[in-house]
Amino acid sequence: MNYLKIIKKAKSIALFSHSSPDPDTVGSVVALYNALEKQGKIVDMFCEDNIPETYNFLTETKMYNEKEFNKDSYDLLIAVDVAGNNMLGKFQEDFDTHKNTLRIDHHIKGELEAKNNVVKIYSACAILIYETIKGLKVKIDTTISTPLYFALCGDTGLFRNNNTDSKTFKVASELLEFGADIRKVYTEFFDKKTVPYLKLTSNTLLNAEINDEFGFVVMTASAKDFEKFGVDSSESVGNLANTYLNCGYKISAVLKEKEDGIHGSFRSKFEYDCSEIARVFGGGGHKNASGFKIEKPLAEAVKDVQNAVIEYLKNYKG
Ligand SMILES: [Mn+2]
Repeated sequence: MNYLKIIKKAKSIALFSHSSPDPDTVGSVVALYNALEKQGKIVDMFCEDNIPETYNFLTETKMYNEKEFNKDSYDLLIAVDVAGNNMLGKFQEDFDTHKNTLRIDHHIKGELEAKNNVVKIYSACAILIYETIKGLKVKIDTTISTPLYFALCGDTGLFRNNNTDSKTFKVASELLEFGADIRKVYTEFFDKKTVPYLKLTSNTLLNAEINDEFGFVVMTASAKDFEKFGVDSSESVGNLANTYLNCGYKISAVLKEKEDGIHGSFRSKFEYDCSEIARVFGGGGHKNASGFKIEKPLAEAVKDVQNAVIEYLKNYKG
């Protein structure tokens, strides 16, 4: 059966975002939630992790996990932007055993198997959700176009990542025609900073260890730094690595000290594949943006990362 028919037939639907939620999974779910509500369906949203407060400009995000999840009260479960089998967390088992499940996703290598799967290689899952909502013949207003625009911005790095294609701009343009509040998306999310965060990140940039011989940079944000500047350790600092790439360095890393270990983020210039270095530490990701975890004291982790980057650059053949 066509997946749109499956959605049309269902009266009560649970929507799922992936764990460690990002703008694409949240914006896509919120847009679909608003579209299905307009069609008179009973809809609830769930996520293994709480949606960070920074997403509160989308007021619907407060409605995630409002109800105790009971799989028998839904005709249909939909996983949105969920590629991995472990990304539904505590809901995984119920999802796997429910009679009517649907995965709407844009990751080709995804391993999650729903009863029905709709996977298209788009820059963001938001594009597939946009097509789904149009297919359901829902009138698109700002409560749908704004979260979709937000999702599109997230997965394309504000229309700058390698995945940004003409279709991305075409959909963005259409979302604008449907009233997407793009100013809100920028000012209340992507550009928004707090003074403590600004001070923490300035400190991290200032104390960067720069290696001019090989052309890379390693930065740290210690647990003490987070405490000193009054920033919650759940705040992400990985994108700071881009700053030194803009100064001409090849590879840049930020190491963040958390209770369970050192969380690292790499960014690299186009020709360098930082996911290869992340894999040395059991991590991975994309060619120019990757992550890893090291369970060692911060100073030792810095040395290990510096050595791994030097090793990579020494062997780099271009
Ligand atoms: Mn996505």
